[in-house]
Amino acid sequence: MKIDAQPFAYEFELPHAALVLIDMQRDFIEPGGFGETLGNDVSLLEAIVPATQAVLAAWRAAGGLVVHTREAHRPDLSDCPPAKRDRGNPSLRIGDVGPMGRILVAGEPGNQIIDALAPIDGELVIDKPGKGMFYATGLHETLRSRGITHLLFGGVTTEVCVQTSMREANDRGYEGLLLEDCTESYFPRFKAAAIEMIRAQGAIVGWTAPSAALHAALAAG
Ligand code: C5J
Repeated sequence: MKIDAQPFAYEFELPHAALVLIDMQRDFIEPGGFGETLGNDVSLLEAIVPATQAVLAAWRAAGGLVVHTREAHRPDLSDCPPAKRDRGNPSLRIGDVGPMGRILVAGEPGNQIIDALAPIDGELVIDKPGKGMFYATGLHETLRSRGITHLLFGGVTTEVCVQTSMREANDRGYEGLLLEDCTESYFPRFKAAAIEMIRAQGAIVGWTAPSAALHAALAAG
């Protein structure tokens, strides 16, 4: 399949590709969650849900592998470095009890993927303690064992966990593409800059394309 992408066409074979949705969890996206307690306007992130839902449905219909990640720590926070917990001056820290349970702790209501994008049987759900999806997750081995070479990304936030995961993927030899309207930042100018950085210098990190280009490629077969 060939996607009309920037800086040039992105080619992949569906059996060797995965759709990766980064951290589409309630705490970042829904009003009243952790993202909002940090002072962010979560409506920006909510706005990508319909396009992401449409991509997920099309990808599932085509039979492609789906990977969902959640930024999640163990309940005892043994995988949360104090530097991460103490950073900044938030009203709520990782592990504190917030409006949707303990912040960024696995199993808590706020840590679940939003209903509109809920994983189904056969999809991978990866709890990651870091920004990047490969750090301390074993995901590289899982993807390699399945013959996955190409990763199509959506999720939040563009310049933090999405970009970090794309860079980690790049260093591990994957060909990555970011779906521009299926990712968002609390800071629109950071999203725009991240997209530019990813595809600069001949796709130094990867490719970018609107989801319409993926739909067109899937329809063409
Ligand atoms: C952040 C993320 N922004 N998923 N997490 O802390 O990008």
